[in-house]
Amino acid sequence: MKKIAQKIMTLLLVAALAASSVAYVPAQTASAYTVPSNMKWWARDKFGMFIHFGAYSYYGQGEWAMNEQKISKKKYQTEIAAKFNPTSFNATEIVKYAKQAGMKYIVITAKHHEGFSMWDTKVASFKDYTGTKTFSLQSYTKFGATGRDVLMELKKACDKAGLKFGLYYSIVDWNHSSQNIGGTLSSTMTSMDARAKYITDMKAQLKELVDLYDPAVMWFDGDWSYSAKKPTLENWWTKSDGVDLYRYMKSISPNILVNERVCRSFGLGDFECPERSIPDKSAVPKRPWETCQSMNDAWGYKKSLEKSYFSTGSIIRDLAMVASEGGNYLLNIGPKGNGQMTSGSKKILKGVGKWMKTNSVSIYGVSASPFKKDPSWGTYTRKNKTVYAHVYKWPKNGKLVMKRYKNKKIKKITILGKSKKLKYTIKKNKITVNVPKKAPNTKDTVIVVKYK
Ligand code: FHN
Repeated sequence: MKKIAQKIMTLLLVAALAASSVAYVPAQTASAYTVPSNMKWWARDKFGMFIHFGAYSYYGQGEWAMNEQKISKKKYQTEIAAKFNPTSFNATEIVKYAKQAGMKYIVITAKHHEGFSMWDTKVASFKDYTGTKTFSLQSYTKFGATGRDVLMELKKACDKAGLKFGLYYSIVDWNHSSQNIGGTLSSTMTSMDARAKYITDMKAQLKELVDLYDPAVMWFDGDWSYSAKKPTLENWWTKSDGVDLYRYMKSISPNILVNERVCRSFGLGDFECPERSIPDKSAVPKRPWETCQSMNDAWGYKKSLEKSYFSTGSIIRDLAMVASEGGNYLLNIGPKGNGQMTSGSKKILKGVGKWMKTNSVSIYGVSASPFKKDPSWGTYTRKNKTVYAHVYKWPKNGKLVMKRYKNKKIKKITILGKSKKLKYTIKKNKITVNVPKKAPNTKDTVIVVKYK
């Protein structure tokens, strides 16, 4: 994946540069942005779960295996997808872990680049390589005999637990008859007529997904076969296709939130989605945005990475850093082929949940840090007249120096979760707080400064 992904990223950069003089002109407002009314829940909730789950989960070598290993459509379909049998998929358990971790919405892959539909699609062209069997969980695997619908199970579990339900959909489709896998952009169109028909059928699938599951979010991806001019077989996706796709989604579900990857880098969609990165404070998007990140270097389940998860502390600090810049955080799990959550992901979700139990008020519904630069020890979030100092590096001398918010008078300073008032001194726009010798939470201790 690395080579193709690098080429894709380069081309996206070129597209972004080409687009920089085009559509999206950053709002001429301050760094904060106004949140559209239909995004209020999203901007408030801040923290969601991403789930990469598909036939690739059975193979256990990541969601790009078909492309990386140049597996033919026939081999991938008959030897991998056909054997995918997620009988242990437990939506209630996944939602329980998500909710306990403090997550407020879930986005699961309905169809990833492999083109395997995770629902009982009736759109005729999404067939297997023989053109006879529908390439879906229901029709192409023995799991279909269970009569189960994993997307509906997750949707219902989310509804019951009060979490929003969203879907991921890949525009690129390595198994669809319109495309041949390969090329620098991972798939090439077989003809311009096939391209047109594929777009029509993609819209029909999206209509199915909206009608069946009423997702609050449609998270597009695989929009990188970009052409700045007319589409070609290699560069078969254009900005106007992206505009059209966004408008189509809004026409079939007016309140659905759609990410920018209908055709990225043009300011399209309702929110930007930096991947595995947190924008520098000097370059924060001037519209709603969400960083997506996984718990290790894999999105879809990779057996080889089951011992190499990121630390819970680094994930908590990323969550706080994203919130300090006014963004959302979409943290991924990659369930195993049988549908089970990995023990590594459960451990991290429990650890994040333990921190959120005390500190979630410093994340949900906060505004970005009121200060342009982060201190050396961490970052800030703010809610009205309360500033939360997220301290990653605890001062050795028991003195935490922080900035004063708008030279306001201070009501009290405490450690979040504790009532004891901390002593402090003020000198101009600096506050020096006397803190305990040891950090109450080595991952991120939150100091609360309540202003009058
Ligand atoms: O190619 C995909 C990848 O498999 C994964 O889905 C990530 C998650 O956002 N998006 C693309 C890589 O940028």
